[in-house]
Amino acid sequence: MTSISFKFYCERNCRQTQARAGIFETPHGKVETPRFMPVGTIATVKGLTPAQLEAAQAQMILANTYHLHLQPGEEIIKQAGGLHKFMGWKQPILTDSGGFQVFSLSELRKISEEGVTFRSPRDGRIIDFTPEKAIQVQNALGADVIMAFDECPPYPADYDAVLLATERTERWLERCIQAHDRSESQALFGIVQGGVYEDLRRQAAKRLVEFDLPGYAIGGVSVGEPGTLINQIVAVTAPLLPQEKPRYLMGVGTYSEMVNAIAQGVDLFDCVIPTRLGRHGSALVQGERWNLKNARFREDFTPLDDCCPCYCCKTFSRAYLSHLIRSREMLGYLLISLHNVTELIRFTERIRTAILHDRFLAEFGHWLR
Ligand code: PRF
Ligand code: ZN
Repeated sequence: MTSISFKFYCERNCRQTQARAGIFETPHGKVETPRFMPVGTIATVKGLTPAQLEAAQAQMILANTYHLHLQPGEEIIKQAGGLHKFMGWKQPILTDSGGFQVFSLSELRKISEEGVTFRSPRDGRIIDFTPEKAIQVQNALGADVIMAFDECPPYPADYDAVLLATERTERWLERCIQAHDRSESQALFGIVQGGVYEDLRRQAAKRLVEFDLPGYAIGGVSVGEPGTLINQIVAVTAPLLPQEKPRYLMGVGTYSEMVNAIAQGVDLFDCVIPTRLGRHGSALVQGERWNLKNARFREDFTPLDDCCPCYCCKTFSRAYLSHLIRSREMLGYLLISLHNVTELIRFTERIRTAILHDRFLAEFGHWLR
């Protein structure tokens, strides 16, 4: 299953925790882990050019099968020469399967063993999504990593509902593997579901691992449950996934949850937080969220974060950013998005450096819950 195009190895294992500094090699280059991946839902990390993403040290970015299938459609992207060429990003890309987005974004959805039927929010068209379809679309898009089609139950959900979704996700994985015909150039990751139920998580992890996939994701977390519960689920699930494969925690990108997951051996993260906050004029600084509209920034001529190497922090003052946001100028939102993305990638890079120097617990232990 694992092809020569993909390799994952650990450069250093933490002595006190499960944290590791690794390298994931893909056909479009390497990803140094642990690492935060910015989200480019519709083939754009909102407001940022590929050159800016590169400067922010982004290595792998995300895109979404569900959104790209609806617009512009995978045929156009295939004609363009694939997602990398279409969007001008030369480094690794991961596409999410659409499972999660179908459930959270579309109306009139009907789930059956076959797949999901829903009404397109774009034009009202009825669309069928199945494991086979999700893989076909992802094969056409051509990302380096593609995700299995899964069912992510909401929170809270009772045990029987989660059991059904979790076992269905396992059966869908078999169909995804059957449908995948580009395993040389695209690594298919399986997704562990199981909600907040530890026995379901254990069972799902155990069964997924038997498929010997090139990587594994923990799904179904950060869907509204409290942070401590997220940490607990990750602590139960991550150690059951193979040491020698990359582990990806889907949709998580807060400082504390990332540090806790890294301590359990998770390598990859994604989250819309940095760009979403940016579009609302909120910056991630010193572990806090600052709204630049706040009066205290009006006459503050210092940089947003004087430790940050990003173009925004190197060039502009809080007072200027506050002025832009108060005036609803687009440059303000773009600059803050650039800073926020840089900040989260840099946070995971600092963790990586700490692991490499045996300083993970010393420097980041205070985040652990
Ligand atoms: N499944 C998929 N994508 C996801 C999730 C999931 O469970 C989550 C859960 N936080 C985010 N993105 N396919
Ligand atoms: Zn910055």
